Amino acid sequence: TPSNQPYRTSFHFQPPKNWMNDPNGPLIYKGIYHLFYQYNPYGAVWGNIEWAHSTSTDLINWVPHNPAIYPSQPSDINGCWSGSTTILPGGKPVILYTGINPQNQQVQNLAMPKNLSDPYLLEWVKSPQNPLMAPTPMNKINASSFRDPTTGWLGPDGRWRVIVGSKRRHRGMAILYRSKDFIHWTKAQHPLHSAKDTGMWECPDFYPVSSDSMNGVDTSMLGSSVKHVLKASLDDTKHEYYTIGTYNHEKDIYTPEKGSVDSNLGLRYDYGKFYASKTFFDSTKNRRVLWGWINESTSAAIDIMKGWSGVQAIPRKIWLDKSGKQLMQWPIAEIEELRKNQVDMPSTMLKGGSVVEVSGVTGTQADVEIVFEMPKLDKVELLDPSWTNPQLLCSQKGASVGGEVGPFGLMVLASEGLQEFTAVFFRIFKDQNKKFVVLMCGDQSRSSSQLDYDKTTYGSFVDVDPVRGKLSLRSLIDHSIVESFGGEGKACITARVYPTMAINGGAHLYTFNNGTQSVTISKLSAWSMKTAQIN
Ligand code: DQQ
Repeated sequence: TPSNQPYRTSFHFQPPKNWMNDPNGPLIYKGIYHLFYQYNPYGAVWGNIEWAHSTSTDLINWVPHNPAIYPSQPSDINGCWSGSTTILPGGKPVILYTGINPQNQQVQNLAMPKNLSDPYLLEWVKSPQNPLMAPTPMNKINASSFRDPTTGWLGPDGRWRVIVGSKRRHRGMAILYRSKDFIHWTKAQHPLHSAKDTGMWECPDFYPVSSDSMNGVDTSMLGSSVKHVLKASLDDTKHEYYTIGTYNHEKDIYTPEKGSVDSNLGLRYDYGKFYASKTFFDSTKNRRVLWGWINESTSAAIDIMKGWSGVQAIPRKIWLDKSGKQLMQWPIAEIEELRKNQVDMPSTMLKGGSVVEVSGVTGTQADVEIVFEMPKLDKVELLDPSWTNPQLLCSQKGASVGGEVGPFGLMVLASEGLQEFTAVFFRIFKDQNKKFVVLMCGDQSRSSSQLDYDKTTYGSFVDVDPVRGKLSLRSLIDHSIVESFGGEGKACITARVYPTMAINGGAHLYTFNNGTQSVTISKLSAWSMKTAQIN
């Protein structure tokens, strides 16, 4: 990265310049991965939206192409917004996307590859029947809240289904459509699912997960070996949440399981910055892969000055946890190809109050994996029953607030004298029933000594049992991004930070323990990361 652009990433996907938001229609076709994304070709702020297009053979290195779809017909003349791809029988991919028509209504359109023998799918032809779904006075669809069609799934009755995000007053919903040919669509009487007080559901995603394996399954898979996941991106709070549930394909109704919270307080893919995400089934590696957009924390004025805005998170493999109660996520294995100069730390006891540098890694672009062990759990802070909001708890008990077991973890993108650092750490509590509760935090409050931007602290509880001894943390550090995975992928926190000293050669990596109790680092490996070939 050029020294006048210290925040550009080295292995996270981004275009050379301008605005990027949602990942669109990821897929694999003839061995080539495709990523489309919401893009403004004319500037670093949102607007003039088209589907930009890049391809890859490994999901890490990317080649840019001409935009796949851009405003060109009445049904999308004011913008080509988010959507998905579906692979039709015979292996034929199609795009369903939201177009903005001359009346600024949101309608759904279809585009097909011009040449199926081109693995790069460079040219797309829009259906002459567009729009295929539109708000009418009859169907009572809100014309400004009708967008982001999902990947289709094929029912045993031979009909395709897709959902489209919407709301009715303040009830968020997934409107269901069915079609025999993917061209003529009929709106179902009932939404697939809805939830009160959640507002507009952007970018819904609906897919099955295997209940007994880490493998992904095709989006049309049904049966007793799968559960279903429904994700919504809530426009009101710019947070995503998901539930795990069952899909009754005869009634076309999805029901979240008991305990799977159906609101903004529910489970999240990521407790930091991560939005408008989308999964696809990677049939060559039998996995489901998740893409998500990470926006900036700076103001539009700063984005315009640096000439770009937005990055994509590292694609994550996603599967159902053994408990069946939540999803697990892990950076796709291919990212490990970028690792170089491995540094291993011998088993180390981190006494209360200690800071230990991990030297020999490039602080601005690194991958770190740590396993902590907590030898003593007899002196643990009590969790007040009113402390139910992990994010609030993390913001009250930041990295510098000493505890008993924790805070311990990493300080990344840290300047030499620790004037600047981003902390990712754990803190262990005991509740009224003497059950241990593990808190994971992302504390950005000290991430930059000069720039003023959103430094909100993030937090999540991690459903792991510390009595079992081990607590793992992995962080991917990439100039202005810190993507962290706690408890082997049970909780993820992504942060956007803009240090002014911890840039270029000035960025360091430390482990720390700010509790009274010692913890042991039983394993620590860190790598500098090579720069990927991105666009
Ligand atoms: N971004 C798109 C919309 C979507 C929103 C427009 C989510 O289709 O609802 O760029 O970030």
